[in-house]
Amino acid sequence: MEKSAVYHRPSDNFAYSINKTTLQIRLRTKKADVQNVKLLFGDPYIWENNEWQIEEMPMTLSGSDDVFDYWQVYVSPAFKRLRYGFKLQSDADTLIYTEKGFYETAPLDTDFYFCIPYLHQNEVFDAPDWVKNTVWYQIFPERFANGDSSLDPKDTKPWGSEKPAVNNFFGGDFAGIIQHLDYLVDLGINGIYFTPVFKAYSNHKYDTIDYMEIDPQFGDKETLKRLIAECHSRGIKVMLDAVFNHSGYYFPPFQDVLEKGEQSPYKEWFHPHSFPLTGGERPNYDAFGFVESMPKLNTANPEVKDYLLTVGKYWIEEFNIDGWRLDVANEIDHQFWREFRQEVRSIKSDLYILGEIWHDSMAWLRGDQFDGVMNYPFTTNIKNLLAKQSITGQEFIENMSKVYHNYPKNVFEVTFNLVGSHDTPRILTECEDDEQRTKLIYTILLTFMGTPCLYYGDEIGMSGGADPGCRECMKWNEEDQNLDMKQHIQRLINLRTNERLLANDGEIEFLLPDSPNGIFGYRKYTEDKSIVVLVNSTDTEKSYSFTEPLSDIKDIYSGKTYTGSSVTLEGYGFAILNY
Ligand code: ARE
Repeated sequence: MEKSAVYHRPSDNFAYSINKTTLQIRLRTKKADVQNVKLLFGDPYIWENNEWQIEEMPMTLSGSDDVFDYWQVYVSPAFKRLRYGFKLQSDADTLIYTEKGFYETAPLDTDFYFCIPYLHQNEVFDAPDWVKNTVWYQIFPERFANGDSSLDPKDTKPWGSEKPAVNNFFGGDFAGIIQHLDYLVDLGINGIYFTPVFKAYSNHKYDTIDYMEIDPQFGDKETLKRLIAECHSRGIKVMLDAVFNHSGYYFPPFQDVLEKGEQSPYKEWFHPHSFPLTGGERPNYDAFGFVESMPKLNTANPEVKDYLLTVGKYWIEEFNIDGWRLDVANEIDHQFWREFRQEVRSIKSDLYILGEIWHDSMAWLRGDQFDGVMNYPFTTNIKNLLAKQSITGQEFIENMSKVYHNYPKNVFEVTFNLVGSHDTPRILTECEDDEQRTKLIYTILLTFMGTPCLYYGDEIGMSGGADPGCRECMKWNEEDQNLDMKQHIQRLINLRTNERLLANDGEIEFLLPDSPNGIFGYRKYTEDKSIVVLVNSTDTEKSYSFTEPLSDIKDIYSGKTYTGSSVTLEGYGFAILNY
């Protein structure tokens, strides 16, 4: 057995409470090395005749990446305490693995074992339940619809009359969004994520001037209230964007520091290196990147903290929003987010807190800060397979297993899965305008675990390169819309909404043929039901063989029925089997 590959620690994705009574325990071993793993466990205080009472439970091989296997098990300790270790069996040997190392026989003293001292009820990760069944739609308000031309900023261009640029405006607003809410209901989504709506300078509004005001080009507070009420009456949740890492250049406290330098009472609100402040290529103050118009806020300063926490609470209390998406979340200190969670959750206990982090985010997902993160590692893996075509189906499954095992199950269920956003080229463009591959990407997005999000316009086949190219005006004329793409997405959303196994109700198992040929899948299952999603990632016909014969197994997408023991899919074909 390759001992050096065996890994566990009693926290995070390796040991996590998935609810108030149950822990998910995972172990990592070298790929294809260990045949069988059992959890050895017991309550540290239960002894009989001077012997610690230890039980055994088999663990499941829950996935493999390129170099490791992952094993998992759920355990519900009767008295909320657990000591545990692992019994690993390989061809060569059987070993016991504990916190203190490897042994040939199970040590008798609890002292050796991994320890979960107590499953504290108030520390259990408690993302809102509704998120698991949400399909999000992301709106970039300047570009969705112009419903009230009286609000148009100076030099507003006619809708869609030119390509999006860093500084042009087309007059998108709340009234336009309200007019098209039924379009979104028809699409089937039930959550909207709005990029920033507060008063700001640019067309993207990430350079806030006033966190307590709506940008006048979008409407006013009354229009936002109406928009939220109209969403809620249609069963749609509303998430706004909180840009707390930095303010905009024209934020009055920053203007004060620019003007008064060291004498400004606001100088501690930012991170100046010297005075007077100067911008340019390398500002003499911390900023988002080196963007002079986005000075970094000092979120450790109690005044700034109070101010931003007030902002965070205000839009929930007065406007009843359902979620906050936190911009550049990983560049703000953890302590700020801990307080943020306590404050906003005290007002709305099922508010969804979503961090924008592109990397491994476990440190924010321990239950004390965020509920989810924008799952860009998921995005990259799908894009590499079907857009860039730089990996094989086998590598896709290996990477996805790695991404999946990076978080505990209940965390993964509410990660925000996306295949494009206002920060990335549109997915159709990434696929070199290949509709079939783009459709297949949506099949995966909308049948995978997590909470999927569509970027406005992608559903009707809009294209566009990197920011600002991906921010074109929504195309409302049906002649300009790819209705075939829309129907595909609509159908998938409908299936996901009606068949909760396609969302987050069960477990997931990854499927790869013994001799990988580009076809792969995943099985989503509960004790009494399972659904298999099969995907052919190549352009030629491929078959997948099941170990047991299929009898009258229906593809719930196409209605086709399969018998025999293998399923043949055309190039870039897929099947969603009620297995
Ligand atoms: C503007 C121009 C761009 C130009 C840029 C550079 O539009 O064409 O390249 O300036 O100066 C907002 C606007 C952008 C604007 C930007 C700066 O939406 O249009 O760009 O402000 O003025 C990293 C961060 C992540 C961040 C992305 C963009 O970690 O937080 O970069 N995303 C948020 C928002 C953005 C927003 C801002 C932050 C600023 O979602 O829309 O930009 O408020 C790797 C890295 C990631 C990196 C990612 C993307 O994977 O690991 O850390 O994300 O690439 O670059």
